[in-house]
Amino acid sequence: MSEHTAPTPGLDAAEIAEPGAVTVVVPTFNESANIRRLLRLITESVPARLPCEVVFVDDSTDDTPEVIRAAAQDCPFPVAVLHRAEPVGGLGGAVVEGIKAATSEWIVVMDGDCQHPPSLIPELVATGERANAGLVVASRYIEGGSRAGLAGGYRVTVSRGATWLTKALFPRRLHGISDPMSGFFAIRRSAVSAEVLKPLGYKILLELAVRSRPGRVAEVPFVFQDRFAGESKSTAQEGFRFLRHLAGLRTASPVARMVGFGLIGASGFVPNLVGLWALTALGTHYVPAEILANQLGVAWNFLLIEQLLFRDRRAHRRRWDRLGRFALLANADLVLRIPLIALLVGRFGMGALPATALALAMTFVLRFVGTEALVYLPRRRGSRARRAA
Ligand SMILES: Nc1nc2c(ncn2[C@@H]2O[C@H](COP(=O)(O)OP(=O)(O)O)[C@@H](O)[C@H]2O)c(=O)[nH]1
Ligand SMILES: [Mg+2]
Repeated sequence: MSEHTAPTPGLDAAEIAEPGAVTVVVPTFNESANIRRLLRLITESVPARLPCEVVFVDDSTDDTPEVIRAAAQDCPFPVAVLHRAEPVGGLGGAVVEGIKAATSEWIVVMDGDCQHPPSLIPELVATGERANAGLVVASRYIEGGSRAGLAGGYRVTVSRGATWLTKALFPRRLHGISDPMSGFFAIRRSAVSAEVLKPLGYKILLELAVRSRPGRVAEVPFVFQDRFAGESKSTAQEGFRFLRHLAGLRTASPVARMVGFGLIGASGFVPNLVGLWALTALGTHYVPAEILANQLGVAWNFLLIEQLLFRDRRAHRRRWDRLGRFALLANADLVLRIPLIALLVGRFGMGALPATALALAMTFVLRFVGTEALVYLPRRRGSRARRAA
């Protein structure tokens, strides 16, 4: 293969001691009309001195795998298709599988619809080598980049909002990354730690940047192109998945989880008060109304913590078991609080207000610890160790 690309301005090949080889990972879902063009562009972009292989991780229901195999015949580099019968983890899961299958020093992840220009592959790797970076992000939001290909004001607004929210939630971890939503990036294989490879993350760059510490980060501007053919698989459902992903990443530490638990608990006052209002308006005596309305708050809290805080810790207990335990803890909290306040006032001579505040804080911590330990405690370590042995 000859050298097709002119060297990038300001980028001296001699500066790169020994350009690492690159595995290009492309997740595909029904992209048959884009494959030939994509492989042709990669062939034109990657110079001979940069050893390259392409791994498609495919969840298609159309003939994409056959199209890839046929088109691969004309490629000067190895092309592999990992077709997954069961698309575990969707797009994020596909990228993780590709990363695991990659053997080169550098891994470039890019979409299969030609929205990410393959001409940038050598520059991403060269920038990483030069900057001694573990991660190089192709960014739409630095000078020289643009999001021209984001179809419509709605998509632009959603993308901008998601970027802002993500940066606000992870100011330190995403320092130096202007485009954490980018699906186009290069990562050094040694910078990917195995524990990070959870097939849950939908936005895999975010997952990598937050969970693993890829070391130094560099960015290269890119113009987000129009999709060449076919249609986007982005849906509102993916949007919700993204929000759950954010919540999961943000509450990975116990302290952050406790804060989330408190915020969710506070939000439970709304259904509680609405229920109380409705029941008393219907003529229910206020005592049973209080008790019933409180259950509404409990149900609300349960739904939210299941979705946002303990999503990946639900598997070892049935839903009704979890709900029962959670409701028991929440109601025990109420029953405990009054005698606790009485104790603090009567025995320790505290004022009613500080005693109430302290009792609230104590029962809150107890409820959080109880919920972690009694409802969502992960499987015993022993069983995993036994399996590994
Ligand atoms: N393997 C796999 N690839 C997917 C899946 N969903 C989307 N993709 C691919 O991910 C890339 C980005 O998806 P796309 O629909 O273009 O999203 P958009 O650019 O945000 O509109 C494309 O190459 C898709 O074919 C999936 O469930 N599995
Ligand atoms: Mg796309």
